[in-house]
Amino acid sequence: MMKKTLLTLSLALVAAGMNAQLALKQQTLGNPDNEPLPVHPVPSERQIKWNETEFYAFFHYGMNTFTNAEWGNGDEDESRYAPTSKPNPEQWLSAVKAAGMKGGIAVVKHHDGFCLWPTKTTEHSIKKAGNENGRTANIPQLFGDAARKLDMKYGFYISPWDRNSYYYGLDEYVTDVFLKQCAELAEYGSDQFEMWFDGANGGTGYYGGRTNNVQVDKSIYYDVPNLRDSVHKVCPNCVMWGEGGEARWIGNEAGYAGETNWATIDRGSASQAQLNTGMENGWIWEAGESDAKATDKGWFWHSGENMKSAETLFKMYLETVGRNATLILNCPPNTAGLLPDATVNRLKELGNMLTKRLGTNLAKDATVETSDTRSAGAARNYEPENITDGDKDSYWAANDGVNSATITLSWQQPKKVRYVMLQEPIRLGQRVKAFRIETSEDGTTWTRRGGDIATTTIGYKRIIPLNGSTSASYGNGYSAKYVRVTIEDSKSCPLISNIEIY
Ligand code: FUL
Repeated sequence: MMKKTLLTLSLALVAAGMNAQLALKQQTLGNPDNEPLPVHPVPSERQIKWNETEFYAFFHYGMNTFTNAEWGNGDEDESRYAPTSKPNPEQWLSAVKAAGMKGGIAVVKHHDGFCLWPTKTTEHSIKKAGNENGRTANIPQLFGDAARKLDMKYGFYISPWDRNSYYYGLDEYVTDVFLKQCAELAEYGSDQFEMWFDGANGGTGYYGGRTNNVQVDKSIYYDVPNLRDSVHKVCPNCVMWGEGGEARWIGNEAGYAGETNWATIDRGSASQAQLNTGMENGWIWEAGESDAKATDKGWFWHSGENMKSAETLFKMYLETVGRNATLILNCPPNTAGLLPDATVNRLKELGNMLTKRLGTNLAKDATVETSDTRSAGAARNYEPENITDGDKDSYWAANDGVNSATITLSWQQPKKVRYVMLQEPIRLGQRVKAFRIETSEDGTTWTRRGGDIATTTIGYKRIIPLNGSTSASYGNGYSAKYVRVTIEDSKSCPLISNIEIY
């Protein structure tokens, strides 16, 4: 009997304890702002900042610029690196800024292993360059300084594959060469936004004279977790691209992402086609970056090369930035360490084209109405106006359980409309699965726009050319007093942070 009372008493105490715990939990997990639950996986703050960089340059410059190669063997004599004037990264970055780019990545070690800074890890560097211009131009230093001066983002490409190093393929290469080189580069600025780790790997080469075929298992060899932690300690906002696992290759070097493009994917098992579109139910957040050439020859500068036309580059922009990917556009400096005049001029032309076509946001003055609006919380509301207020942290949301909704923008007077840009607040995950865009002159008769373009995903940014073509010329646009976006399906209640209309 006694035993039974004790048991009942202790059970009651356990229950009371649990209630207290429950009450405590509810308090901590309360949602006073009525914020929608995230749809996982979600990006890190670092990945969000990286995504906001959108359009930036690639500068392939180094030993290959002087040997007319794309993949050097690693046995090139250092003296062959001899710029005819002092390399000028400030000129490179100013030129791409005029094209609307927000930053750049400089290649400071390609597969041939020649380092464009006086590294302690090898003698194969600018320390032994063929002239004073080469020896005194510490590229990461100059590049970081120029970027800060011009208020641009910056980062470095450092090839994990190194055909000069005798140690490549052995543990010593990773611990004493590669990781140390990355650590040296991190010291050139804690404000770096991306380090680029290319996947090219192995094959015959020089390897300090070994010249054999060295293959490594990329998934473990470069000690990526250690690399990531070490760099992030110094550069907290630096995304490790490619082998680093925080942003993914888009699956081609031609400058296009899938019309459907999820930032989520299964790492390691994705095919090239899946890299292009992401995977709707992917396990990790690894948004796509599209690397493409602005010139018609290689990644490195080659005599006689030409810039692609502004129209071609504009199309690339629409098919990458406009499809939830970032665009890293390669503009190679020449043997004088400068971007040629033709490059500078074409970049200006592209910048003007982007401003003319996507620079005047008509949605700013529109009235916005939605078919559903989430109830406001204590310190946050989800009103339709959040879509056009220019604040990237405010957003419109539907109520829980509502996975489709309409957003209608209207003006008193008809406007000529050509492009619609949409953004989801990706901090809460990528959600929209299908939408459509219609225009109307009277609010009664609606015409679907966007041609055959798949209006499926949105993500960080989506731009829909209303005439259905990313390549057709600008056109006359459509006269409209109303633009209606219908979210047809979403993984959970849809959220939109921004809509712009041009
Ligand atoms: C490739 C490299 O092998 C090319 O040389 C170039 O650097 C390009 C951006 O990535 O995989």
